[in-house]
Amino acid sequence: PFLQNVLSNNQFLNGTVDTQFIDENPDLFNLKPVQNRAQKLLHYLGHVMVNGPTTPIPVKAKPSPIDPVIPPVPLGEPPVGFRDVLLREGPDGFAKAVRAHQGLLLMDTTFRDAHQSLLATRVRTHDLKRIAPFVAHSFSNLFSVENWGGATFDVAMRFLCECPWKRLQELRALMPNVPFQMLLRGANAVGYTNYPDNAVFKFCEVAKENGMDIFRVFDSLNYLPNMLLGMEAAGAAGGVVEAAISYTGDVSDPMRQKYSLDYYLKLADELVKAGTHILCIKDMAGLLKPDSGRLLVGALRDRFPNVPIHVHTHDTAGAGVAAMLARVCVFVARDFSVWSVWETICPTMGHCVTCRCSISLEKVFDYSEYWEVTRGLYAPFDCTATMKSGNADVYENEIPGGQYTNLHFQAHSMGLGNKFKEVKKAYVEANKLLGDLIKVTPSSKIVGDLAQFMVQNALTRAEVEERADELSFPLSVVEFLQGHIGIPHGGFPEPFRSKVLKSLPRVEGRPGASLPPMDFQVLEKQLRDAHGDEITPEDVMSAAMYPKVFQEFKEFTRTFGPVDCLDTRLFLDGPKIAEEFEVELERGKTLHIKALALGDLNKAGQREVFFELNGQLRSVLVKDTV
Ligand code: 3PY
Ligand code: ZN
Repeated sequence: PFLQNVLSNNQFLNGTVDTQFIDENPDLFNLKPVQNRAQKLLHYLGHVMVNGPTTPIPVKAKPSPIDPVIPPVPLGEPPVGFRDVLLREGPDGFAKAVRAHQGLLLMDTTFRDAHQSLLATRVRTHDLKRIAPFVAHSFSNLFSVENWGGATFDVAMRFLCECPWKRLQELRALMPNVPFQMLLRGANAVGYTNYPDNAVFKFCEVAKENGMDIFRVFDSLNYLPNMLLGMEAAGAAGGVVEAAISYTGDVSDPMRQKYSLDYYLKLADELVKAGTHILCIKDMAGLLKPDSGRLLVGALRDRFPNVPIHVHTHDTAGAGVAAMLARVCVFVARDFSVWSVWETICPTMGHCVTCRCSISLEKVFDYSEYWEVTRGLYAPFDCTATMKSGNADVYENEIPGGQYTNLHFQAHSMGLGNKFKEVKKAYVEANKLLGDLIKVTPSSKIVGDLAQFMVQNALTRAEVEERADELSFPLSVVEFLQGHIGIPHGGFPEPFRSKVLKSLPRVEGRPGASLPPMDFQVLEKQLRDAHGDEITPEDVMSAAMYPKVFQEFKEFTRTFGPVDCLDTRLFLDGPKIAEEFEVELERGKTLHIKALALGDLNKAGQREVFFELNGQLRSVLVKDTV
C-alpha cells in the first residue's frame, strides 16, 4: 500500500465527507511528520549515494544482491514456551523447571553473540525482526534467545543509528513465548567501565520492563563484589539471575595453577550462596576442551544438584562441537548459533539438535538458510573476508571470540594483516605483564591495548617492565592498574603497577562503592533541554550508559530520520539509479521511492540527488565529501 493520507483518500477527494471525518480519521491528517520523515530518509539515501556508507566499513565488500527468504510462519499465536513457566512461577520456579527438565535445553545466540563475534555486531533490528516470528513458532521450546546486551547496545546507536530499546520492544512483541536473555557486564552494565551502582540497578529495571527475562551477569576479572552487584541489580528488577564464571586457562592442566578447578569451584560456591538462579560457565574464548569441560561441568553438577548449569563456548579452534558433545550427558543448557564451521562463535545448533533435544532439524535447516543469505548482506563486516581459517593458537593467547575477529580486522585495516601473528604474540606477553588476567570485555580490551602499544613501539615484555616508569601507557591500562574496574584474582602485578602509577590515586575495593550516584532527574532535564520533550526513560538510560554516543544518535536521527526502517542493502549502500523500493515507516505508512539521478557537482561542492516519492519528484542537496 502507498502512503495513506487525506490527499490520497477517495472519500475526501470525492468531497463526500461530513464534519466528523477529521475525528474519525485522525491518521489521515498526520501529514507533516510523515513528509518530514520521508524527506529525511531521502536525505540519508542521497547522502549514501554520494558519499558512501555512514558506518565505518572494515572490508571492501558489497552487501550481497540476494534477498533472504523468510520461511513460512503459521497463522495465530506461537505455541507456549518456557517463558510461560517464568511468567507463571517467577524466576525460582523457572529455575526449578529448567533443572527438572529431562534432556538438553538450548539458548540461541544468533541474535547477539554470534553476530557480535562474526559480523562486528552489525546485524540490524530489521533483519532480526523478519525472522523473529519464525523463531517464536518453530523453536518455542528454546531455553532462551540471547538477543541483547554485550556490545549490541553501544553498536546499535553508534553504527546502526537505531535505538537498542526499540529493538528489545519490537522483538518482545514478535516473540512473546521464548525467554529473552541478555549479557550484563556486571558493574559495567553494557559499557566498558564501572558505573555508579544506581545506574546498574536502574538499567536492569528498565530492561526488565521492556521485556528482558534472563540476565547473564559476569565480571571481566571474575571480581566477586562486582558480580554480586550485577546479580543484585538483575534480581531486584525481577529478572532471572544467571551468574557467569568467565573461564580461562585449562582446568585439566596441572601446570596452569592460577585458574584451577578449585578456583572455579570456590567462586561457584559464592555465586550459589548469593542465590543465583542459574550458574553459567562462560567460555568466551573457546578454551574448554572436551576433557576440561567434563571435569569442570561434572564437578559443578555434583556440587550443586539443584542449580541449573548453563555452558557457553566458542569455536575458534574448531573443538567447540566436540567439547559440547562430550558433555551431553552432564549439563542442562547450552548455547548455539546457526553459524559455525570453524568460526569464533558457538557451535552450531544443527550439530546439537542431532542429540537429545526437542527441536526440529527441518526447522533448523530453514533457519540456517535465512541467516546464511542474510549474512551476505553484511559482507562488509564479515570476518571471513580476511580470516580464512580457525586457529588453535587461541589455547595460547586466550583471546575471546569477539575480540579475535576485531583484532584481525584492525591489523588488516592498518595494512598489518601479516602482523596479526605478532599482535597475538604480544597479547600473550601483555597478559603476563598484567598478571595473567581473565580476558573478556573490558579486561580483554585492556590487554589488547597494551599488546598494540607493544607492537607499535616494538617493545618486548622485558623492555616494558624495565621502562615502566617512563613509558606513556594507554589510558585503559593505567586506569586498570588504578583499580577502576576492580581487583584481579591474585592482585595487581608488582612492581609493575607501582612503577606505572607512581603517585596516581588508587581505587580501594569495589569501584562502584566510591562513585557518586547518578542523578537521573537532572539527566532527564538536560536531555529534554537538548532534544525536546519526547525523551523516554529508556533514552535516559541510553544517555546514562553512553552520553556522547546517545547525543550523536539523536542528532543523526534529527537529520536523517528513522533509518532503521530501510532494508540493510539500502542502509549500507543506498539505491542504484532507477531502483524502485518501498519503505515501511510504520504499519500502514509505506513510502514508494525511486532513485532517479545524481546531479553534477555544483560550485558549493554539492550534488542534487533526484527521487520520486509516492509519484512526486523530490530532490535533496548533498555535500560531496568524497
Ligand atoms: C561482551 O561483553 O560483549 C561479551 O560478549 C563478552 O564475552
Ligand atoms: Zn561469547
